[in-house]
Parts: sequence; structure tokens; C-alpha cells
Amino acid sequence: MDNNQEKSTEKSLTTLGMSRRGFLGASAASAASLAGLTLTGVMTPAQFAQAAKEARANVHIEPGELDEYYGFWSGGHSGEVRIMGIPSMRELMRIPVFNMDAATGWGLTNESRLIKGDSVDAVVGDAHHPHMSMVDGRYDGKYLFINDKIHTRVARIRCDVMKCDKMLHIPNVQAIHGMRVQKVPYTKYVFCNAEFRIPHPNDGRDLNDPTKYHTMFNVIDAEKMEMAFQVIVDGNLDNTDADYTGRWAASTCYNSEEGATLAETMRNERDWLVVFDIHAVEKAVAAGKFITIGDSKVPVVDGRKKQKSAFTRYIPVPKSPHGINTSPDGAYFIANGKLSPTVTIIQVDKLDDLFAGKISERDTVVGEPELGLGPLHTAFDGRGNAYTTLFIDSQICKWNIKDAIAAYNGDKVNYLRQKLDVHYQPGHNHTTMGETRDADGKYLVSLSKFSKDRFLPVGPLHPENDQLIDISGDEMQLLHDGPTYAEPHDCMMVHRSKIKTKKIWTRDDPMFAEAREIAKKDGVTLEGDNKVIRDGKKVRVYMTSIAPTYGMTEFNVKQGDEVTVFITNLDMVEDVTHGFAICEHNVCMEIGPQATASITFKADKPGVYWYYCQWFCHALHMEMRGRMLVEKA
Ligand code: RUQ
Ligand code: CUA
Repeated sequence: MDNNQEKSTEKSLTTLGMSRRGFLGASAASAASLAGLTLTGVMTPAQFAQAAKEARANVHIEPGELDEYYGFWSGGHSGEVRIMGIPSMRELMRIPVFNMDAATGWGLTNESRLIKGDSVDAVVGDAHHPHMSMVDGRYDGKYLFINDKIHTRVARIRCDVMKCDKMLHIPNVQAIHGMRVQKVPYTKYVFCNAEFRIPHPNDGRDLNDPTKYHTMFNVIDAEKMEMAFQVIVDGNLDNTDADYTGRWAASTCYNSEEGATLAETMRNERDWLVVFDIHAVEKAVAAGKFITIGDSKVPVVDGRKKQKSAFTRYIPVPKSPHGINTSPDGAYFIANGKLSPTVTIIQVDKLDDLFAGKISERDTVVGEPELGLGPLHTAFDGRGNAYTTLFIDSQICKWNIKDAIAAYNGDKVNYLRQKLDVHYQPGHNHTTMGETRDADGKYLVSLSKFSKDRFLPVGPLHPENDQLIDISGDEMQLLHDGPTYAEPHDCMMVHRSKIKTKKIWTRDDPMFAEAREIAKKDGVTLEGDNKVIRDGKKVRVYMTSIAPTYGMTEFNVKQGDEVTVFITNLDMVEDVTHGFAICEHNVCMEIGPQATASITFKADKPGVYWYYCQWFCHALHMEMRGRMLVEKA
């Protein structure tokens, strides 16, 4: 098999006009190959189908049976997060975050608008990297964090209710891409890379002088969801990960040339892995040794290369590295080459000496195995093996870390274990519990960017293909193809034992604290009163709901009023969620059992407008409704 593999890889390289040793150049031809125009095949379709059938026999989840893992999937430029069941690959729920969601009223309700804060009017977002908070390098089941590249935001999801509860719009930078959490001693910080370089402050100055643009590494206080500090860097930051001591974070960084066009950014043979000494930055900030930019109060330190600061080191790694992944034993950072067929293994415990000036940057490199074309991301099984996606080769490459290090030292060992074709062009891959100390080596998901011919055709726009692979044995085996909508970049899979969700809301939940405050000022009890309060042109309607009725079957307002409706769902029964929608008013929201939700709109048309429950709740659900009577002004 290895032989075949070798041949087919060679063949595809020849097609591309490249040598196996060589890096991709900056030519248009290589840009075309990056767009996924070459495929390699090892097994025949029939062989695949057979192998998959055998493996699937062991993981089938019968109707009514529960999955072993939760999967959290980024929804890419749909702006949401999705919860999957693993291994069934069933989509269990969607969590609206940066988008607007018609079903739940996310982006319309006052509760969600308050969370969205100063970016409330942004209804698009590009979510890439969902990651869960940890204690001592293990998932704690508390929060999930997700980035938005389009509007430079990071959001937090509360895992007890699976709703977004905080959103932070990050100042001074543009395009948050890579994002990971601090693993040790606990997730005090969320680390996020801003990718694009802009002037500082970005107020119209230096438009035509890209040499004055910079980007920054951003550190968020995870509990407060406020900025802790920012570090100015050279180049463009891509992905990031944290180590298992709590001191280091590392980000891949391309465009060491600091160019503004594609050709300019691809000149150098090597770019960097930028390592951040988090403790050194904390110390400087505590000592008041920082600057601020424009109106922002966020402490900023200068970690650019030429400053030779205590904050950063720039380790040269081959050309435009993409993913960065910490091995679950904490020993290595692995930077994925993208435009180089290699990944670079950096030994974490050498960083101390590097920052102390005792060794040079490349002395931290202990391996640089060649894996194939387009290595993007690496995942781990906890048994010493790594799994790297090869975007151009359309494969997952399984390799052994110790053997790759031995080979780098000149030993004649084969570190390659297996290459498995995936369909097609994988970006991220992820293993169960693989970015924690608890990596259990059971399943791997390949987030394949193209599905091409794998599903019934649905028009020019194709779904992505998320493939589930069994990695528990010596050989990877493909188990399942899962079509997904735009566009899971990354996912994480956590054992179900780590997550405890609430069955119903509790009445003192902070999610509707604001509604409670407003009601209090109106002298209204959310749980008991059904009342209309007029306050000039503002009207507040307080209503309860209990299946299958609302507390009010009608209410009156005047044309031109600004109306806020608060619904408190008094049902105590799990799964009895009500809705509230008003015809012709762009009003629609979810109210879970024991929750309060509110929505504000203008009653600008006189007449009768029915409101109704749009969430199926009861045999008489269709009858759960009432009238809003809008009197002519
Ligand atoms: S990064 S593959 Cu955000 Cu790889 Cu998408
Ligand atoms: Cu309440 Cu449907």
C-alpha cells in the first residue's frame, strides 16, 4: 500500500510539475492546485465501500440510542455553531451566534441584541474555530468559544443551556481567525489571532503605505469576556494553540515579507511560528509597561521581531504555515506546512532556553517529516501518532511522532503509517478529545471542503463533506460521509460525560436579568402578571404562557407605538418550548420552559394582527394565539 501511495503521490506531483522535495512557488499554477484541482486515488470505490461497510457495522447507532460524544462544529460563514452526535453524525442542534436566526429570534430578541452589543447590526459572521474551556488540560464542559473573522469578534457559548451569552468585538485589529484556549492551569485566557494587517489606529491614515500596517495577537479574559492585552507582531497571524504549562502560546504566521499582494507574500522560503511568552506579557502589563491605541484602553505591547522583546520569538518554518497543534502529552508544537510538504515539530521544553538566549530559533526544531502535499492541520490519538490533513493530495496522513524525530536525527525509520483518501480536499481534522490530555484515539473527523460526486447533485452549490473515520485500530477506516452546509472549518469532539445541560431554565438565569429589571421598574412580576404598561409612545406588554394558552388573548396599542412584548413561559416540563410570532411584524422568537424572552417592534399599521405560538407545544398548539389590536392614530 505504501508503495502504491508513493507512486500515486509521485504521479500527482509530476502533474503539478513539482519535485517531491520542492516547495510550491508563488506562481498562478500553484494557486490553481491549491484550489483543489488534483486528486489522487489509491483504493477503488468498491474497495472503499467494502472497508467502510465493515467498519460501520461496529458503530451504528440505533434509533433512540445516544451518541458517545458531542461534536461542536463551526458553521463557517453561516455564522453559527452546530452540535453533532458522534459517531452517528446526526446534527442535534444549531446555536445561532454571529448570524440572525428566524426560528429562535436570535438577533431580534432584546436578550440576544444585548449580548451582541456594539455589533448588534452585523448579521453576518465567519465562524471558524470552536474550542471548549479547560481545567488542567481537560475539558470542563463550561464554555465554548468561537471566532468571527468578518466582524473581528469572539463569542462565548454557555454549555449548560447551549446558548451564546457573550460577544466581544475586538478593537484595533481586523479578522480574528485562529483561536484557542489556554489549557493550563485553566482557561483564564482565550488566544486569538487577528489575520489582516491594518494601520494603527485605523482612522484613515496610512492608506497607501502597507509598510505601516500591523496585526496583533489578542488575549481575552475568558470569564469577563473583556480584552486582557494585545501583542503587535510582524507578518499575518493564521492559527494558534496553547501549551500544557500555561506559559506559551504559538501562532503560525505567513507573509514574513510583509507584502500586500499574493505574489509579494509568497517570496520567502520560510515564514514563522511565533511563540508568545504569556507570563512575560502579563508582567509587563502589570508593571504598566504598555501603550494604548486610539480610543481603546486595551494594553498593547510590542512583540515585533526587530524589537527582540521578552514577549515573542519567531521560529522559521517552511513557507506559509497554516495549522498549529499541540501534542496531547504537551511535548510538541506541530506547525503544518501548507505550501511545503512538511510539518515542523518544535519541542516545547526548549522554549525556555530559546527565550533565555541560550539556543537559536531553529534549535527548537526536532523534526520536519515530509508527509505529502498541502499539510493543513494535525490531530492526535494519544498513542503517539499524528494525523495530518493533506489538502492537495486529498488524504489524511497518519504518522508517528517519535519515529519522525528519529528520522530527523538520521535514523533509517519510516514514520509514515498510512495514508487514507478522503473526499475531497480536507481542511481541519479532529480526533475525539484530541486537543486535551484525554486524547482517546477513537474517532477522527475529516472536514472535507469539496464533496464533488459523493452525494446526489443539488445544483452548482455543493455541500461540504464531513467524514467520520475510525482510528482505534492500526488502520484508519472510513465510516461515514456527512454532507454539511457552509462551512465547517473546525470542530471539536468531547465525551458526553463532560457535559451537563439544563433540562429547563432557572428563573434567576442572567440571560433574562435585564427583562426582570425592566419589569421591576414597571411594578410587574414576570411570572404572574399579564399587563400592558404605557409609557408615552412606548408600550410594554407582559404576558405569561402555559400550554396551550397565553396569559392574554388580546392587547391594544396605538398606531406608531414602540411595543415590547415580554413572554414568560411558565411550563415546567422539559421540551415544552413555546414561540411567539406576530403576523406582518417581523416578530418571531423562542421561549424555553421557565424562560423569559422579549422583542421590540413598531406597531405602524392599524388593524387586527394575530399573534400565535409557532413552536409546536401541545395538541392545542394551533389554538395558542391572540390578537394585537392596533388603533388608528
Ligand atoms: S482554518 S481549514 Cu480557520 Cu484551516 Cu479553515
Ligand atoms: Cu405553545 Cu405552540
